[in-house]
Amino acid sequence: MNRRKFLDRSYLGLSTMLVAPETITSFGKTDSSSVTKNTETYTISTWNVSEANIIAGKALEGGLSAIEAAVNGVAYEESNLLNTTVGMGGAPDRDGVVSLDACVMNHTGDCGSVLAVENITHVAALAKEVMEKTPHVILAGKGARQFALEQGYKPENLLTENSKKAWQKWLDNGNYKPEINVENHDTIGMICFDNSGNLSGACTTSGLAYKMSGRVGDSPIIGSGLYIDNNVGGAVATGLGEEVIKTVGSFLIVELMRNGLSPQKACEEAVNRILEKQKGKPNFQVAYLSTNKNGEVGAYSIQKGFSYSIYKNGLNKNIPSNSVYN
Ligand code: SD4
Repeated sequence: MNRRKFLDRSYLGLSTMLVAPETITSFGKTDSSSVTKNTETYTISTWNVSEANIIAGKALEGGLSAIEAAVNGVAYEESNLLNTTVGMGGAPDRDGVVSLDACVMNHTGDCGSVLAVENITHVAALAKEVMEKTPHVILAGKGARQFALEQGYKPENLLTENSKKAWQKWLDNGNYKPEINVENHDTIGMICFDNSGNLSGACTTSGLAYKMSGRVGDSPIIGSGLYIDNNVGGAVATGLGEEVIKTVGSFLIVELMRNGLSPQKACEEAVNRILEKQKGKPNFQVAYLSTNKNGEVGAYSIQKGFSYSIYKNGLNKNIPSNSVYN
């Protein structure tokens, strides 16, 4: 598919996305009959996560809010044992323990986040509970796990036989050099646009394979792995979290869009911010995905191999992203 055409406003059917200005009747009341309600819901996600994206997309079509749809969508990948970067089946740390990170952000700017949680599969839903049921934004480690159990989450063994075998094989080498390349990551960052015209997002991961115990990346950090401003747009990140955190990547993208950049240009600028500090071609991957309130979508990565999923009008597509290096 022609990428330019895909990113074109008309492809996304945006003419119907604009809410017509309300007209004021002579009695001083609002005539809501002339308001065209936006029904063009859509979902975007990092990587080729068609099932998760479709679940969220269909939920939006069914009238679910963006935040509910995002949490429901990413839950699929959290249960997907074949995804070794998210939820159950995720790669463990170097001690063989799986610990998960996630965050959510909604259209009002509220957010919730859980860091380094053990034994709980659906950490994005847990992050939403932190947002809704506590006066806090972040719960970490033991406290997050304890909160999950109090909320009725079932403790589970997240280390599958396959992940255990791969970790044991890694131990043979014992070399602590966690690397992100195009083959070993699939963190899901998802942004949903609902039929009330609201954006929300979720990001969930098991982090770097064989990380140090306690290491937390960008994914649960609001502004780094995910940021939403309902007046502007939203962004999500995947790849080497340390580099995303140093440049507060998702927040940066939203601010660049606020200042007039398209989602595509904003993602490119955020990738460039990382590269400015590198000497030559880096050996890590960082990729961004963003959307604005007009429904335009942009994506960009350092290395080739990144793609994103979009569900709209009953159709799910996986789109390869452009990258700095090919
Ligand atoms: C992290 N950003 O923990 C995550 C890793 C990732 O797909 O994106 N993996 O740094």
